[in-house]
Amino acid sequence: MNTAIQQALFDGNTSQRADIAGLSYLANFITKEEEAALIRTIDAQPWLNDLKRRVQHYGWKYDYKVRGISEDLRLGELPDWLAKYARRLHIEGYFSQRPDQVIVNEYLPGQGISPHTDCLPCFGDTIASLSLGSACVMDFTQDKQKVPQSLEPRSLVILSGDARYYWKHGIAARKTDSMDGIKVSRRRRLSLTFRTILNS
Ligand SMILES: O=C(O)CCC(=O)C(=O)O
Repeated sequence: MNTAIQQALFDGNTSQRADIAGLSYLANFITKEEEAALIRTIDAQPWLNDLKRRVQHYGWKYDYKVRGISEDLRLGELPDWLAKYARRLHIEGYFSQRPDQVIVNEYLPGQGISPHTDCLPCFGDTIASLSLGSACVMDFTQDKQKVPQSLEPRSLVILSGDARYYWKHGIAARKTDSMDGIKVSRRRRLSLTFRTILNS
């Protein structure tokens, strides 16, 4: 099966869902047109190269070395193209406060993110990640348990409660994923992770 067909199969159709308290998954949270516009806008912004993958930070810069945020890392209001989604997440009740920080991650095939829990003293009780461009599998781990959750392009995954605080989430650095038993090649994936800064 070619990559386009494989990816199309998972554009909103996968049943590989992690059954974890506090984890929600919304397929097709945005339209294909919104996805294309977001990718164009992101690609017109400067990238930071301090990690293995490229990132962009908005609202507040997260310091990966100290694993924290401080007042001097305030960058300003979210730009309009992100504020629109931050407002939507709040208005639709996914966040009790409007998110004020976003990190854009770029994953080329073969790149991932190590299992982690988002900084507890920095960020509020809800974290949401919008996927653009490619499907991938996010693994949720706790002790010896590993539970896969497929993330399709245009989907939103929301972590709160146990999923936010008691499970780690990560994406293995590999070029293909197994989804519902089918091998799916990764393409370039962008994710936009929305958070609220505590004590801001
Ligand atoms: O790429 C994603 O969907 C998740 C990103 C993430 O976990 C993070 O930035 O901490």
